[in-house]
Amino acid sequence: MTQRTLVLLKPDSIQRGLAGEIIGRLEHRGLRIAAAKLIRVDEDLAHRHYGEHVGKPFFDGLVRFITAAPVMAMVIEGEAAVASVRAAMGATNPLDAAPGSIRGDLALSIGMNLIHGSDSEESAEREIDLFFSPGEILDYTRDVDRWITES
Ligand code: D4T
Repeated sequence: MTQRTLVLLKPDSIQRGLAGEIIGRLEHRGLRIAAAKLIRVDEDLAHRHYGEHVGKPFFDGLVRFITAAPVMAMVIEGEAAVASVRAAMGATNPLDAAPGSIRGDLALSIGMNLIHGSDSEESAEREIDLFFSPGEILDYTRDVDRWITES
C-alpha cells in the first residue's frame, strides 16, 4: 500500500554533508520524494514535533540540537513508506543499529542520529501537516515505479 511519511535529515546530516548519501539510499530502495525543503526549525516547531518527549531528560538537548542548524524536511512516498524508511534508518541508538542501515553505517551517537522518520501512519499524517502545506506536496508517479511494486 502506498504511504507517505515525514523524513527529517537532522542538522548533523546537513553539517556532515550526508544529505545526498541518505536521500540516495531512500531513492535506491524505490521510495520517491513527494516534497522537500531546507528549513531552520524554530523552538515552537521543535516543541510541537517532539511533544511526546516533553519532560524526558534528553528533551532540552534534543530541542537545542534540532534548532541549531538547517534541517532538510521531506515527504517520502512509496510502498509501506513508514516501515520502509524506519527499516532503512535502523535503531534509534546508532550503536544498536544494524550494519547496512543509515544509522548503523553513518552514526555513533543517539543524540546525533542523522535522520527522523515517522513511527506510524498517524504520526506521519500529523508530522507532515506540521512541516508542509498541502500545496507543497506533489502528486506524481515515475516511469520506474512499475518496476518497484507490482500494483
Ligand atoms: P526520531 O523521532 O528522531 O526519528 O527518533 P526515533 O523515533 O528513532 O526515536 P525517539 O522518538 O524515541 O527519540 C526522538 C529523538 O530523541 C533522541 N534521543 C532519544 C536522545 O537524544 N536520547 C534518548 O535517550 C532517546 C530515547 C533521538 C531521537
